[in-house]
Amino acid sequence: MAPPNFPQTPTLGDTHSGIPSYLLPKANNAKGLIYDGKTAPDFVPLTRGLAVPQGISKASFLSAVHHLKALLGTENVELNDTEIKNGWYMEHPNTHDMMPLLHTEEFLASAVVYPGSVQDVQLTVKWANKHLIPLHPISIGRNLGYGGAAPRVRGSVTLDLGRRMNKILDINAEDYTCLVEPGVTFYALYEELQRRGLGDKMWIDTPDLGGGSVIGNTLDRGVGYTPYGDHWAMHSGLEVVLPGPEANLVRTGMGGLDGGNTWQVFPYGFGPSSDGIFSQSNFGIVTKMGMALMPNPGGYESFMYTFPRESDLAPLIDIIRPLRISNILENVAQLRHGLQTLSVKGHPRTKFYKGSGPVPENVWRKELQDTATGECAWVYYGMSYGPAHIRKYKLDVIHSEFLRIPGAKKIDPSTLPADEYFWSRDRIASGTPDFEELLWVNWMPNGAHIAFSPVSPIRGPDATKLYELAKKRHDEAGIDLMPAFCVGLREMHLIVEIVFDSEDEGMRARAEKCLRDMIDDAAALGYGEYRTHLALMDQVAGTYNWNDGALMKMNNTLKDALDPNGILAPGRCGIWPARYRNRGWELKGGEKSTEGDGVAPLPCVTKI
Ligand code: EUG
Repeated sequence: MAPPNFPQTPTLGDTHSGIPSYLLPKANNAKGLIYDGKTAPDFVPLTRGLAVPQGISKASFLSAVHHLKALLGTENVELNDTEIKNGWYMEHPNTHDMMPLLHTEEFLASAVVYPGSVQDVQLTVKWANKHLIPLHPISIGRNLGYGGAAPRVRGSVTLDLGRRMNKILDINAEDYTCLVEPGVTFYALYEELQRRGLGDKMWIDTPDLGGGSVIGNTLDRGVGYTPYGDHWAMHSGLEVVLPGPEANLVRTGMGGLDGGNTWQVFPYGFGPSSDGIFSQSNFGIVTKMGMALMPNPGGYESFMYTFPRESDLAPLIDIIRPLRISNILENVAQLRHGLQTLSVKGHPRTKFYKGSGPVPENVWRKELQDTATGECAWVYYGMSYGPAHIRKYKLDVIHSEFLRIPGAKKIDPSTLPADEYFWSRDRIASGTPDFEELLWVNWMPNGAHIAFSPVSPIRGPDATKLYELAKKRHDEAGIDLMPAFCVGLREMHLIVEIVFDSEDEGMRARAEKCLRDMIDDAAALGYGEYRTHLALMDQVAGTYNWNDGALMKMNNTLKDALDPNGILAPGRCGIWPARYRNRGWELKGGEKSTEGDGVAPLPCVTKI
């Protein structure tokens, strides 16, 4: 093999956001495949110059940045005024979305700040209030498919919490909890448990890719694949810097007590549970979070079933529901479409099909024949936990239930080679972070992706309706449909990742139209998304409009009370501060600019 034509991926020893050494070969392999198809340059000069935020002159902005350097140290503030660095998953940019749906310079930071402490965060918030400069906090800034590190408001200053605030503050081996800072990734937490010799005693729960921040992913209500897969449900205790001019610091739940040892074990404390307003919002900057760790269940066993027809979806989902609710199916499993099983092998789609439009069914079916799953429409990846005799009971029930679908097959794991994707799911469902999932970005050159992520009950008719609307809109857009159902306890997340060529403006526009149509179609049927891309947040927030938009009215009231000057992540999750509200900043599709008609010149909290 020729030596790679790119520098080696940084490890956790080099940087807080690096790869664990055990995944270095995989990361370099993935990087090689991505660079093989890459035509986009690594660096692109800015065409619009420094993105000065609205409402402040360039000279005043530069003078404010000078002031911030004096407060935090020159080396901890960087101006973003020359070029865009594209990077890739492991060496990702912190100034924009490396998988842009719109032009990269729309959602672009003007500068990046690296606070080293809670006090630095407070100083930066006070500074932003004084100069009326929008701040966009990130933990690590990966958030792939949902906007990456990008701010919604062009010219915002990125508050990169992760680079210098990345300590694991506590791992409690009696209570099975931890307390982390924003820059701690799933990779880093896993590695630290191993380093302390606790890896056999306790597990983390990791998403498909482990490079995300534990705090960032949890605040965005991300999902993993052990029985602890609902990350938000597993957190206990936040420390938050509030965005008002005083930059007050609060601790939620039992953290409200001065001292004590209950912060990480009881999330509620006394009085209103305030944690929820800091999740998927722009109401505060989270600087610490507690999280539950899972005891090693004393054994585990992955299993994989295939189902032959697309129409098996509805009866299968109805079989899954009672098994999942009663915990016979114990983890957040994935039910993936055959085409995604093919794409995760990491080859470009042109290897299988050179035509335009979606890859025809007969083509992907034929390609699957020679793979581990064989020809099929759906693959279920699950795991059973506990000692063998306990697993046997559950696995027997699952087997007889799944085989009620004609043609259903259990694939014997002992027949699968070590590099088969099944083993990646096996590692993830047993708390070992992996890297394999990234491979399907190679489906397209300069592969980027963006997710459509509606939630529904675990019911056949719901699965069918969502699948069919996605299929119709993908066919219209000429885009391959690769759905995966992630099944929680009483609901499921349908995740449809559109893979697009980030250099192809036409395809970006088709992807955006497809997503906007699916969001509207789903809302018309009563379904909403659990999370969305920055460019789509106004639209998705607009679908949660019961009783004349009462929920957003309450969000606006909270926003104005906590952030009277509107400095924190304006527009995030569709929540706009008073300075920006009703000035055309909302994006519903087809706008010429993402910047609206400016901001109110002075702090102006309007009555709702
Ligand atoms: C995935 C899962 C998600 C998500 C984005 C991607 C997995 C892709 C359950 O949440 O939001 C295979």
